[in-house]
Amino acid sequence: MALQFISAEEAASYINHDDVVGFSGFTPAGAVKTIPVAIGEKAKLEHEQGRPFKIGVITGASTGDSLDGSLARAEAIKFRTPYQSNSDLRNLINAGKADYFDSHLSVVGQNIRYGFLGKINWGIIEACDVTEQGEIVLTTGVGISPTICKTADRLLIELNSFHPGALRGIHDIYVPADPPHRREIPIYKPSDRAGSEIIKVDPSKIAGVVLTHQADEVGAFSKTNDITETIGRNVAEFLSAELKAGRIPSSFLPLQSGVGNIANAVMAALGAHKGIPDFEMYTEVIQDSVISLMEQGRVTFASGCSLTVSPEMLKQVYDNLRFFHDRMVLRPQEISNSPEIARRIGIISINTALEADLFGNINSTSVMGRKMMNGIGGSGDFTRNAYISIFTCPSVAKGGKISAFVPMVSHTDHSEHSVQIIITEQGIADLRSKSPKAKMDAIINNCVHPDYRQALRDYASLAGGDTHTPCTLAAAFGMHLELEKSGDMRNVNWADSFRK
Ligand code: 0RQ
Repeated sequence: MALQFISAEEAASYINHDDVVGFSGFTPAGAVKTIPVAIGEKAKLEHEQGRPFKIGVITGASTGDSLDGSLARAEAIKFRTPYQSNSDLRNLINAGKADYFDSHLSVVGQNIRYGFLGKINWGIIEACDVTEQGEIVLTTGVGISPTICKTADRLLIELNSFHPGALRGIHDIYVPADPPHRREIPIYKPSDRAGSEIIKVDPSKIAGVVLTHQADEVGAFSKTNDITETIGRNVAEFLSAELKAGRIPSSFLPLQSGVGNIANAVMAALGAHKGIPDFEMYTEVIQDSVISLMEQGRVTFASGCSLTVSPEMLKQVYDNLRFFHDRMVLRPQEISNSPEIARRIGIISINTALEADLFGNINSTSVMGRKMMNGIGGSGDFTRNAYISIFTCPSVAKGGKISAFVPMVSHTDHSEHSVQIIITEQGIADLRSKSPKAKMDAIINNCVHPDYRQALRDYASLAGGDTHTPCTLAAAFGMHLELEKSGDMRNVNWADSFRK
């Protein structure tokens, strides 16, 4: 069946108010770029003429500005799930103008297939190749595209010539059968393959193909600084000591590392540390630092869901694609983040916290318990199932006015039962096999910024006594309330909250 080549505007004309659209992309990698801009323009015109136009937006994770930014600025989003990180979209969500529900990334695909997200009217997918037989080769992000292609009524393809057709073979497309027919996912080490190089669809489902030539909208990382470098070194020291103590096998274990500047600094520090052997990654986002470590031979294989690298780094990869074909695989997020596989292969997970409490509960998503930052992403998929789960963060934020450590987190993403190690630039708190009181001591002595140690020690002793978990409800949010009152948690004074 001949493919219909159409313009982005024509593609957008097919999308109607109230449609639910599944988009390709996991981070800006592999996200569609021209059709969503055209949908945003259509929405603005509809609004100008007094007609409603909002769509449900389901993606793999965050996307590029052309997708989340364009649709947010046009106020064209009815609901959005899962992870997002675009500032215009974040503002829309926090202003209550777009419904947002957060979700572990590993379950998005299966939730769609189970019918939990309703009917998917359209799938809009970026490809580096598509054939008349309905064979689709994805680009730099796999995300939920295989499930979208399977479940959406119709498909629109953005054929992006920026990405070479020679990417074919880097993907491993495997969609598990759904219960009661599911079997184990046959992946026993990061380099195993279980599926196909392509997505195959009924070609009659493809309503049109839009040609484009655009790079992924991946932003540059800020340079590492003293704080992130120290956190990175602390992580490397910790893992090297675990290896020496025999608590990590001598061949080492696959690493999962989150996104962002801290994650980049951690990877660089692990690569530089003599006590860490060459290692593999079983992660979701393959960032610039991983590519450099692969070139140096420090990372011997990387399994991920997306290749989220700067345009310069992507060029480096494409110039040397044969080398990376042998050392990298991109999988659906259901597989890259699979709890079953994480537990089986024994990953070491490293993710970032916004705030932590004195018992190790972690908030990664919600500022002051009410403003959405990005979402939980894959951090829960990995943390809960890791061989060793690590959280990193600077000990303070906003020039010291906010302590990352508070008596009780204002929102919980990862509970103390899943969090084993917390690392800041101050040091390392090992929470394994510790009671709540012992966890409190480990965190205050090793991770908390010196400006806040006394205040948190005072809280601990006032709230302690004959109890299992030192906590006084009237004071548990005292530092948050102080931030609202004076703009600086350092001014906290427990006297009022503890007055009998
Ligand atoms: O804001 O730059 O305006 O000052 O939060 O903080 O320290 O730069 O760290 O960029 O790594 O982001 C948790 C959001 C951290 C991220 C989070 C402010 C701080 C700064 C960012 P400014 P940093 P990062 C796999 C893993 C969840 C998903 C995940 C994230 C900004 O890592 O989204 O782990 N994680 N995925 O100043 C108010 C506090 C604060 C605070 C920091 N307590 N209160 N603001 N900030 N602490 C990847 C995927 O799933 C795709």
